[in-house]
Formats: sequence, C-alpha cells, structure tokens
Amino acid sequence: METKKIKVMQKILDINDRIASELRNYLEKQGILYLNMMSSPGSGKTSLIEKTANKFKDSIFVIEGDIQNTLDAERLNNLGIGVYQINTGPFGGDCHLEAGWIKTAIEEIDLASVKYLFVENIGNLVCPAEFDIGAHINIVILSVAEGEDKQFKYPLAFRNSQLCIISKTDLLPYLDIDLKMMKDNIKKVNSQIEIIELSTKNGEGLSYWYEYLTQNNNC
Ligand SMILES: Nc1nc2c(ncn2[C@@H]2O[C@H](COP(=O)(O)OP(=O)(O)O)[C@@H](O)[C@H]2O)c(=O)[nH]1
Ligand SMILES: [Mg+2]
Repeated sequence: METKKIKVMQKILDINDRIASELRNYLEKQGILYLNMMSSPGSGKTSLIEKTANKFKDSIFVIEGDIQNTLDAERLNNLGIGVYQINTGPFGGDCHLEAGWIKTAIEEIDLASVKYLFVENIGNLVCPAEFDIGAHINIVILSVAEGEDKQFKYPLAFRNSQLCIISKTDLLPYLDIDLKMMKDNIKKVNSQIEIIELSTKNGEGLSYWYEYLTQNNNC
C-alpha cells in the first residue's frame, strides 16, 4: 500500500516538473522574467510587490496564491496592475502552488505588455519549495524579525532559491538580531544565493532590488 502511494506522489511530481519546464521555456521565449516569491506569512511579499508595481507599473502581472480570500489581490488591484487569484481552499487547501495551476492561469492572462510575472506563493517556508513552478528566479524572503536560524530549519526554500531578500531592515534597531550571523547562516545553506537587504517602510535597499530586476530581465 505504502509503495503505491510513493509511486503516485512521484508521478505527480514528474508531471509538475514537466509542466514547470515548459512554462520556464515558454516565458523565456516571450521575454518575460518569471519570479516566484516564497516566505512565511507576513514577511513582506505583498508589500514588496506593491512597491515594485509603483516602479514598473505597466509591465507587471501578479499571480496571487492564497488558501482563502482575495485580500492581497485586492491590494494589488487597487494599484492598477493585473492580478490573477488562485485559491486552493476549495480544492483541499494546499499550502503551495503547482505548475499546472500557473499554466491554467497563464492561458487566461493577456501577457502582451508584461515583462515581469510575479507569483506570490502561499505563505509558508515548507511546501512551496517542494514544487517547481518553473520560475526563472526563486526568491525567498526572510524578515529580520524571524531570527538567525530559519535557513537551517527550512533549508529547501533557501537551497532552491537564487535570491534571498532580508526584509524589514527598518526594524533592526528594535530587535536583538545579529544581521551578519543571519547572512552567514544563509550562505552556509546556499553559498551561491544572492542577498538583498531592504525595507519597504523607509525605502532602504529598494534601489538594489529594482536594479536586480532590470539586470535579470534579459531572458
Ligand atoms: N516595519 C516594516 N513592516 C513591513 C515591511 N514590509 C511589510 N511590512 C508589514 O508587515 C506586514 C505583512 O506584510 P505583507 O506584505 O502583507 O506580508 P506577506 O504576508 O508576506 O505578503 C504588514 O503589516 C506590512 O505593513 C517593512 O519593510 N518594514
Ligand atoms: Mg501577501
């Protein structure tokens, strides 16, 4: 019985990986940079997309993943950018997005003017890292309030990401956190990962983020 279950799970992952690979190639051919944002709830994914939308307004589209509700999609919609909501609640409440669901979304979206396609994955550091959605850049966001050790507790999210954003740096003066240790620990889990420190509240570091996006949008 157990063996059968493992085989079925392997098949689901194989199908997911094939679709992910197709998405990666398709969006590259369209000249669209495809970014997957992963973090625990409240680390600042939507806030960063909001800031980015103000800068790159007409060229951004966001696919929002949530178990329930459309709160984040409404926040982004208010800024006048295109948003597509995926709710997993009605289908069992999965805590991650899968490549097939993104493919279905993309088939319904007009991508003609889009240069940056963001996926805000469902808020947790576990499941989203297990499912490749074909993004060109996986981004893990860790706020300074989360501590120096989360990369060791949830290593896959850091191993499978090309960029780590350390968010909410405006809070550093109020926290007992060793930022250098936090960064060293991230590099211990993934020595290749790039790190950008920023705050959407006071704006520090945002210029590096915008530059990162512009530099990488050559696919
Ligand atoms: N102090 C501070 N708060 C932030 C920052 N970015 C986001 N927040 C706050 O953190 C909370 C969660 O942010 P949100 O973007 O919704 O996180 P998400 O759940 O990852 O999408 C909100 O109350 C934001 O105002 C930041 O850079 N500094
Ligand atoms: Mg959010």
